[in-house]
Amino acid sequence: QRPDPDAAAPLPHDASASRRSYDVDALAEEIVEKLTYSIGKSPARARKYDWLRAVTLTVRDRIIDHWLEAEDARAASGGKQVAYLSMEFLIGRLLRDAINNLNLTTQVAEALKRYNVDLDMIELLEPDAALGNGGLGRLAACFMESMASVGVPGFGYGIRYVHGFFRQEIADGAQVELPENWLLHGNPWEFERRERSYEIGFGGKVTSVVGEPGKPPRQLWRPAERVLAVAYDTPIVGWRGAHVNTLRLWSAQALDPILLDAFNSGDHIGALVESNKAEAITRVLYPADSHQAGQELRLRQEFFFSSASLQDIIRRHLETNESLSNLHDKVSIQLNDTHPAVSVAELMRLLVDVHGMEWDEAWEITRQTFSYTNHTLLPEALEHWPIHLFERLLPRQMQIIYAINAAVIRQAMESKGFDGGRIAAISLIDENNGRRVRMGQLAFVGSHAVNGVSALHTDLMKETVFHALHELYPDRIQNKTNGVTPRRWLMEANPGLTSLLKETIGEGFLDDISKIRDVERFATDAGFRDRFAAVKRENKARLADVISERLAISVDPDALFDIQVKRIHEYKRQFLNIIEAVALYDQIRSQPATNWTPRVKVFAGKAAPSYLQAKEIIHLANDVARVINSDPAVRDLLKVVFIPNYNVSLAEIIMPAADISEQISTAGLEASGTGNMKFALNGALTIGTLDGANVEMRDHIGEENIFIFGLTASEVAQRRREGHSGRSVIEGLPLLRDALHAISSGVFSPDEPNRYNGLVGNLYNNDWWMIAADFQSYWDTQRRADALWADPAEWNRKAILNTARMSWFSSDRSIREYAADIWRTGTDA
Ligand code: 6GP
Repeated sequence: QRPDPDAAAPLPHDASASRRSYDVDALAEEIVEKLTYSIGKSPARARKYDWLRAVTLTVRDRIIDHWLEAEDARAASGGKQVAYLSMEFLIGRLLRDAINNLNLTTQVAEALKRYNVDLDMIELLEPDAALGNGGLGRLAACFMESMASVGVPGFGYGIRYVHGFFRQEIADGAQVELPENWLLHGNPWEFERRERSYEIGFGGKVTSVVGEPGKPPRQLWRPAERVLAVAYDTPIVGWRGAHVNTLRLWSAQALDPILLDAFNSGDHIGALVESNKAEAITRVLYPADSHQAGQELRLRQEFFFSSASLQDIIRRHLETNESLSNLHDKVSIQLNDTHPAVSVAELMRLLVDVHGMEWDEAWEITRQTFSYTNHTLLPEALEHWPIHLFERLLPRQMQIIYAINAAVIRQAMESKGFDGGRIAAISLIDENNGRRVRMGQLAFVGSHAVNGVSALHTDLMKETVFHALHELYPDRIQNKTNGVTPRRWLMEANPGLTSLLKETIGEGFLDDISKIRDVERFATDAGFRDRFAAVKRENKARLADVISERLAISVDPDALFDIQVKRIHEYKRQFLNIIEAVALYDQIRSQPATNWTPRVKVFAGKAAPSYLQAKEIIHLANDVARVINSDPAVRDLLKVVFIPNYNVSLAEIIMPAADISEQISTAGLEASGTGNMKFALNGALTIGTLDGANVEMRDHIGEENIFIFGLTASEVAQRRREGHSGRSVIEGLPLLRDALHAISSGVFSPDEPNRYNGLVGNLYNNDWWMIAADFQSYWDTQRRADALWADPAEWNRKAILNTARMSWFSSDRSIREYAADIWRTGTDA
């Protein structure tokens, strides 16, 4: 570890002395001061981005006041902290969140108005910090905000990718990926902490050093390559500024920025090779969602941020503690999926090899310190690394994994009489597929608690991937159902509904979301229902404007908005939704006299660049949209739109504008879902399968207020065992058969009539995702929704009940459960 020559003697920080004012005059003055002295522009010459920066810096100062206080309080209390290790944090924009949580919205808007600057316009200039792919990354961001809101002292640890999640464009109907550049205008939220930097090793050799008599030899890892991890800190402010936590993201740099010898001898490129190689580690986010990326660079990323975070945790611990023997009393480390699972081996190495702890004690502390969240059961997403790669890159960690494995297997044989198949199932090494290290098993055995993210998912974890490990450690798996932060997903995304709720039930729900239930009694109040519907109508008009600006398609805000936005994945079954659109299109044309419900089907989402089927689904959505939208025969009864480049900011516009939320994954496959929660909180009715958290949503909202359809998880498993194929189902359903025929015969792709042969053929031959199997039930349920739409009072009553009954799905509740059951830290709210 590097000594810190600049460390000052701690002085008590008197925050009240320096606290920045919240009044409009002070804010207005300070914004101009920032513009002048931090940015070097006069108000007359300032451009939009200069105003954004000046406002951000002004707001940031107010957060810093709280941040420093929180740091001092934390240091003084010596209490336990949480370190949330996540490869992804899908934060989105921060300015509105910060202003809202500090209750500064009116004042800042007022202050800017004095210079004729519009806060809403300025906020839109902020780039989305897209350091994540989807569910797992967005959950980490909601959790950071909730930890700060309920008062769990914690750090988020991750990677400062230079390029976040790619920008998606649609060209001729197909997805095109373009680099994302969120740091283009600098990042006023982050603080570089050069003094917080650590060396991270790769490769090299391990040597045995003879230790003291009677003690085993010590192992010394001499990496062949070393890079520097430098910390960048972003303050995360909680509701009402009560707490501020830190998101610490690591950036990779070469130890020697340039090899001067090489440069001087004329090798100008060679002089930079090392620095390029180091910086490559944190250059770009892998766009793989629920799918193992598999390349060496990915393993480097995983180890890089794990090791940096652990070294940082240890250094901070030793600043106020004499030894590491109480580490688990002072810090709880949550592994967000298996991406940081190598931490288990790395912490053992740091404790045993670097800090001289005995193996058994180190193992006990390691297990007490770590806990692990699983986010998917999809076999293709379970991480495993070829032994030869692991050994070459991380030779000492490989030895440690072998030692852990031997101990676990011995224990399984002795205590539970495991043999053969069950040993193979728990082993950290997969012997069948060319010998691989299994990261799920490593995370599991290295943790004292392992959790799933919905009740169903947790049950399935016990029955499937972790069946044998669950038998060995029956108390380890527990459930922690996901949640979403109501600050971003209700207050900020839906100001209209928020004001209406405030007027109707008072402001209590802002501090305690469970109070939102008070609005339930207004569900039968016709006046309130109309106002609720008017807010929804406004939100839909706003989305219609976005659709018109971006796609030049006009949609009617009075139509039923039926929305599916999320990553594109076969199991999420956007294909089922598109087939229903095609079938509906057929029906509208063949029965023009029927009283069809006008519908707008909205899709958005990105496909992993190498996931061909997912890209075909995007192409199909766009092809179908083009044909339907330009057919005068449907008379605006049906529109299909695919909005490109789905991201957090677009989600904030979409979620409040939905009438129907599509949550239609093949049962048993979606671990939880969180978009489902955002939609329902904003008063959309869900059409969904009994999958993930939909099951618990049904229980809370009431089954009469949600549209459930399709096979259950156990029925899906049963069908698969029986060797279900789609052919006989399709042949028995003319509606489905005709829709598929239209798709596969080129009605929507006349330039390439066979484009969708493969996609459709899969349904006939296999139907792995149960699309054919669930079609009829889905179709019927959509028609039930049509019927309900014809009765606006009843529709709105149910929509209000959705909003009223969703508070349990707040991430504040999830975080309190983690704090109580897994981390054993306090909360103060
Ligand atoms: C996702 C799950 O697919 C989603 O169901 C869940 O709501 C979310 O995690 C948060 O728990 N999984 C991922 O995003 C992922 O990459 C490895 O899993």
